[in-house]
Amino acid sequence: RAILHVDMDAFFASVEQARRPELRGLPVVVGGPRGGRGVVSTCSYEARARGVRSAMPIGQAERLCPRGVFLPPDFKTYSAVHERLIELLRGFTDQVEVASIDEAYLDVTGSRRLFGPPRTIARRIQEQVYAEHGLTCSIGIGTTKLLAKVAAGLNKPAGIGELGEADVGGRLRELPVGALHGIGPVTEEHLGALGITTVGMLQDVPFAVLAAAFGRGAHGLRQLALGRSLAPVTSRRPPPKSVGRETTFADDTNDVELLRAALLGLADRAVSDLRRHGLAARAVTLKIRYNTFHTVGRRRTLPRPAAATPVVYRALAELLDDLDVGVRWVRLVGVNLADLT
Ligand code: TTP
Ligand code: MG
Repeated sequence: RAILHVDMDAFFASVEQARRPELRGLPVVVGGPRGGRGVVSTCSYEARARGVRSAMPIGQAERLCPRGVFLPPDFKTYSAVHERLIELLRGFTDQVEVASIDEAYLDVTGSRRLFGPPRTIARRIQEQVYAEHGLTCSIGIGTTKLLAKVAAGLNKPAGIGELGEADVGGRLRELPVGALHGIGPVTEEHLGALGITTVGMLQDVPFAVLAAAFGRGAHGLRQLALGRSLAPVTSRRPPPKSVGRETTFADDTNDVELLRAALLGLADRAVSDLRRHGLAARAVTLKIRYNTFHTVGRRRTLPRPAAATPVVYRALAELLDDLDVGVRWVRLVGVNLADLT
């Protein structure tokens, strides 16, 4: 398997710098508010050079970095960028697992014939992310998610790195146990008390010692140290909140029969999307764009959720009858189904 782990660099701070280029190169701290009791969400690498870190009280960050640019978080913007980044990644494989607001795993095993070896894919992702968003990311390549994630962490910021099976007995051994995703600060301290600080030590310690200290968790820890998380990349996408279809006519029309026929086709395709997701809709919206580009939407709530074309079409046809479509010329019709269950 070829798995990529993509992690954005200083994500929130980089989004701020990308939309306000005058902030590039400056220590930017997102969090706050300044003088308040909040904490740092993240900060640019320039601020990290002065010791500022995520989750640090804002007052401490101000003392370390008095000239920092302190900004309140704008989650709406970050999550919009996140959505677009995930779409970009889905251009390389449909196996995309969203791991957090700024991280994803990609199984590119099946993408190599189309896009080339994993390193080439990683480079193309970095180029495209930078071209479209002005942001950098770090990408790890591995045969498991675990190795890919460690490799990304070792190559921050803006790098590409690879860890394979051969590195499990090599480079991986030198790393602190905390570098393994799944070993948090508590486990790290617990291991430290046993004198186990590196991945190599965790590989070598007699199993009985681990079992005595961690019971049934011992096996999982050993597997982590051996890079053997076999968890697949799971690309379960959240179910859609609405489905829609629309069409623009080659020539504007005021022919009501033609509009009805178009709506029937759109309803049928939207409803088959619904059924593919195992969903039914209660809200049916008709969209009409006139040749003047004036656009109207008319919505109807069905008495009960439906996933049948005739039911949806009937609602659309009634909504259509209430508009002056026989008189005015129409450029586009659309169907949207929402309130899904
Ligand atoms: P991270 O990927 O952990 O951090 P980062 O992207 O800012 O920096 P790095 O280059 O080291 O990857 O987290 C992603 C975003 O999640 C981060 O930009 C802000 C948010 N976040 C918090 O709000 N609080 C936190 O404690 C952490 C760790 C992250
Ligand atoms: Mg990040």
